Amino acid sequence: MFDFKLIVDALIEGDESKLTALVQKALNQGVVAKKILYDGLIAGMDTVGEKMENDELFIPEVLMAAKAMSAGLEILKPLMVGEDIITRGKVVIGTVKGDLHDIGKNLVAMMLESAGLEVHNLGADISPDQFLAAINENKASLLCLSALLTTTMPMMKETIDLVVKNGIRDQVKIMVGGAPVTQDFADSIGADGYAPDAGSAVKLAKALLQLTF
Ligand code: B1M
Repeated sequence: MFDFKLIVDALIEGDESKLTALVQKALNQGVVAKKILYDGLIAGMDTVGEKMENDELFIPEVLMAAKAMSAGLEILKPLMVGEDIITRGKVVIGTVKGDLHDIGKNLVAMMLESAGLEVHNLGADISPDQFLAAINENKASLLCLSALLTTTMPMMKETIDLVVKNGIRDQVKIMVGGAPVTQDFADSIGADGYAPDAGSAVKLAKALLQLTF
């Protein structure tokens, strides 16, 4: 039985090499990637968040934890993304302007990819103009906006407003998510949907794109 607390602790310590070695060790012991993700990496990052809130961890330490988590995700990604992906829809995803949080958004991108969607991950701190250009360039049918700060949530509305202004709103479904985002907020800014986590984001994306398989 693998002890996930070891991964949680390595993440809190921001020890990238220890964390990646533990992820590999868990895999070698036959633990499935999804369990390592949820019981190890996400559980660890939840604790980091609590410690940040209580002033027990500060930005440099949180950055190291985030870097370690990304390295862990890189190991798990090929195991979670199906090898023979059938393209079932084109997605543009990014974190809105002013917001540098990208771990959750990357997780959503990874899960959408593993569900067979063609994902164009623009990164973090993406302006409404950049989102608009990417939708047009890739002929995307789904736009995914992520925000982790209450102060950057209004940027979601600005992005949707720009899509409307450019007359392409009926060509692209829009979903939003991120810790401070709610269904009420999504409704109030004219998004087509809101998902609280990466798993439900996949379900919602499929529903919005009317994918039946
Ligand atoms: Co920041 N940070 N941070 N941070 N950070 C939070 C978000 C915060 C809640 C911490 C706290 O105070 N408890 C707080 C926000 C408060 C608020 O506005 N409500 C906060 C703050 C205040 C800040 C700064 C302002 C701190 C400062 O400078 N004083 C600053 C802002 C910088 C900026 O963005 N301009 C800042 C900076 C940072 C770091 C750079 C150090 C780092 C980010 C590194 C990186 O992402 N590359 C960081 C981190 C790591 C966090 C916490 C600890 C962890 C976030 C995370 O990665 N979670 C976070 C505390 C917390 O969330 N508990 C915190 C793990 C991830 C898997 O979950 O991102 O929620 P999450 O994603 C989930 C769902 O939300 C959902 O699915 C994901 C997977 O299930 N989801 C979607 C996300 N996007 C979705 C899109 C969808 C659907 C679902 O559809 C499109």
